[in-house]
Amino acid sequence: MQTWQKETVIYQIYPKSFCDSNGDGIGDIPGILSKVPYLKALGINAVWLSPCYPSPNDDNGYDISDYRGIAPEYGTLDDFKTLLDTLHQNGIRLLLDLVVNHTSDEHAWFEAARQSRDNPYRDYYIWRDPVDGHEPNGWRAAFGGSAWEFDEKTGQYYLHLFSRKQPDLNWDNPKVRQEIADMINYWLDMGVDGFRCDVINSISKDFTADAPGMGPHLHEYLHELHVKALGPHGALTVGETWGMTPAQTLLMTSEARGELTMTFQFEHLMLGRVGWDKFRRCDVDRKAFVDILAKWEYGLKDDGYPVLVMENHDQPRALSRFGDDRYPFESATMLAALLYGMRGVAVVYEGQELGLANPTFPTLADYRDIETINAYHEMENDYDEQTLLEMMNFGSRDNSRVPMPWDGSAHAGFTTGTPWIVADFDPTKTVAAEEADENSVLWFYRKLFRLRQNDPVLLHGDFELLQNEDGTAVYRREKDGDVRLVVVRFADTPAPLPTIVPANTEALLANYPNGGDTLRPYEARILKI
Ligand code: TEU
Ligand code: CA
Repeated sequence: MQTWQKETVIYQIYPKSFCDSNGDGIGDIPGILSKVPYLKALGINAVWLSPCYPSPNDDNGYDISDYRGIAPEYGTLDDFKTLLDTLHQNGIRLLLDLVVNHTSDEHAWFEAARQSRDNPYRDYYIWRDPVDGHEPNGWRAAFGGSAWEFDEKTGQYYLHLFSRKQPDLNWDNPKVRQEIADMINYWLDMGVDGFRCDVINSISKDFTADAPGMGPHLHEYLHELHVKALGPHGALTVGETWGMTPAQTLLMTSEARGELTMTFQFEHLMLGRVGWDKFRRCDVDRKAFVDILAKWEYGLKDDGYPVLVMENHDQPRALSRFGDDRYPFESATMLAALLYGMRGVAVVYEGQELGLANPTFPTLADYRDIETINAYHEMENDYDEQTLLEMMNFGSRDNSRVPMPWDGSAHAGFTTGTPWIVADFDPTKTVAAEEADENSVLWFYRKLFRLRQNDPVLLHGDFELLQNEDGTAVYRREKDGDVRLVVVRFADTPAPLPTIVPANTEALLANYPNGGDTLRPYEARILKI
């Protein structure tokens, strides 16, 4: 792994919701371009752009109809190239979203494939005959219903792990793999620096399994992409992989294997909800939150590399899940210090740096997300409307997809028109308000990223968890004898500073003024010994 890759702080932009330049209510590339100075001031050095390719938007761009274009609502390919150049001039790399488990059903390949059983593109997708007049197996789609959709015209089912408008590509077909490698080279040749790889551990299927999982050819196919496209360009790749262990992660990211650079781990994001059910809330086990992060630090100590993440466009806001409404500043900054004080690539999602909480969606009609709307209807008969709305407000992906709040004007300065998704916002938590207040969450993030980027110990030092009990966690970073301690109070009560923290420390960053022997609610200190 190259050094720059280890020192990356990635800012995720959801283009539809970031900044609208022309008043049509949809964020766009010229809008992003106008915010490059904001990104630079934040201290990030890479942007990951969620899909900005042409798409019918059944799943907000994760259903791609043309892998080599830019969605007209986002701008032109020239706008994209201008953004790429401008980011590069500002020392910011650009990662695209690589969504290659599936395409849109409106992609030319699928439109051809569904014409006839002997169409040359038929084998680009996964088709099966009915079994006793039914679906070929019991696999369920992530957005509800069967993962198989019957195609009347040709009398077969096609597989879709997500919506029926997202048919899965057949990676067992070498032509598909070549098309994807060529497409990756097209973007890398243009100057793109790498990719976030959507549900990448699903590309190979195991048809003998009860549920779709990792298939037998995953590693072979990733290695092939590495050899044909990613490796020669030195691209940075971050795989989106749910439910993996550190050992499985190493099989995809070990330097020697030549597959991906690293993968997200989301194990801590399973806390505070009931298992895989994202709409059912339960208490957050705060000790486990820290233990899980530490487990991954240790698991990827010698090979692979940790990715530090707590929000994205599929997750409710971290403050609402793991923080405390009564201490919004303290708990948001504590979570940031706890996570980004660790060893790994930092990933931050738009608005996280403002300490945003989930907005309120008063009715079902306020939601746009296919997963939320489908889940609501699937549970409609089991709960009353109030309960359903509370569940959606808690777990919906739309919680993080509302417009980025730039200032206190109408629609938070996101658009001069009517936004595609409307949400209430807190006028004290906008970019303008927080820029004006040095004690804001935004300024804490700025200082934290700057500190990290200039401190070899925080960037590259070894990690050791020293204490994690009774709501206080302490971990140590060490490089060539230089030591930093990160001390956090993950509780709404004060507690004595642990005795393992020496007296002669210097606070490099803290979320309360004046240290002292008592940790206050959600206090965080990054200390130099
Ligand atoms: O998400 C895949 C994924 O596993 C989930 O996090 C997803 O949000 C869903 O809730 C599963 O129940 C990726 C993208 O991040 C997501 O936005 C897409 O909808 C999905 O793939 C399909 O491309
Ligand atoms: Ca627009």
